[in-house]
Amino acid sequence: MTEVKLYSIPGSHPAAAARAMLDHKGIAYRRVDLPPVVSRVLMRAAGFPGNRVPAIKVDGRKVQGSRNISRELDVLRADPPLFPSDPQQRAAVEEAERWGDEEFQQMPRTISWWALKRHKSDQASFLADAGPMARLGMPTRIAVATSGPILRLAIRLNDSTDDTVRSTLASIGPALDKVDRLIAEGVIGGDAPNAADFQIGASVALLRTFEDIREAIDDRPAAGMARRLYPWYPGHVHASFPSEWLAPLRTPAAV
Ligand SMILES: N[C@@H](CCC(=O)N[C@@H](CS)C(=O)NCC(=O)O)C(=O)O
Repeated sequence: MTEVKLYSIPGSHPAAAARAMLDHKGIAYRRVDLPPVVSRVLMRAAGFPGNRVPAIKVDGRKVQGSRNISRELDVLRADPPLFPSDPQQRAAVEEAERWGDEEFQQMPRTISWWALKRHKSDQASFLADAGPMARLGMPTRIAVATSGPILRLAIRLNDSTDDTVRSTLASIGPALDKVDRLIAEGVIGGDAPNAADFQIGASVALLRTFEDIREAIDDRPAAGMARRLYPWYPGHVHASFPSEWLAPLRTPAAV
């Protein structure tokens, strides 16, 4: 039997996408949760070419990156497929998945570290079902209390400054308009979720863990898709952002 090991970080949205795609296919796997930032060193130590999650080992063979993983899973088990067989539909799903990975995915990542710095104890909510390694072997309470250096590094690595977070929040409204449009066009949001559904849905699911963002976006079709695909998504961050920074999220474009 094929042995699959998934490398993840608690709360990581692309890792959640990999997890949801494995579950969707019914492929059994073992999940290894790593602490953020430290994960960069641990991923290299595990022999991966890059230092990010998600990554999987399939019988020891290494596949890294959510888009490589979706393709690998279709090879591993063809049904249910993550990409349509019709070439035109497949191209649309691949383009939506690319946008989800290369453009949309960084938005929730950038704002998350800014908010978690202000609500340090909310980090515990992402650790709800995490393995012991994600807390560096410490009880959750201690891991959160000593997380200052990791938070500071994550903020630096993701450029989570006031200016960037404010402009990122301003881009999230148009990005969600695009997700709503992709749903209206039938590229994503159908009965049979594809790789772009999982990729994009995971970023929306992470956005929904922010109390004030959830309140601003939950009427959108995009949020409905995330609720359907990720009912188990962990995490809850108390209201964090100045209300004028959230204004651009509140007015969905007509699709
Ligand atoms: N775009 C990549 C994700 C790469 C990525 O930035 N992953 C984050 C977790 S969401 C990570 O490994 N962070 C660790 C760090 O930055 O130290 C993919 O979809 O596979």
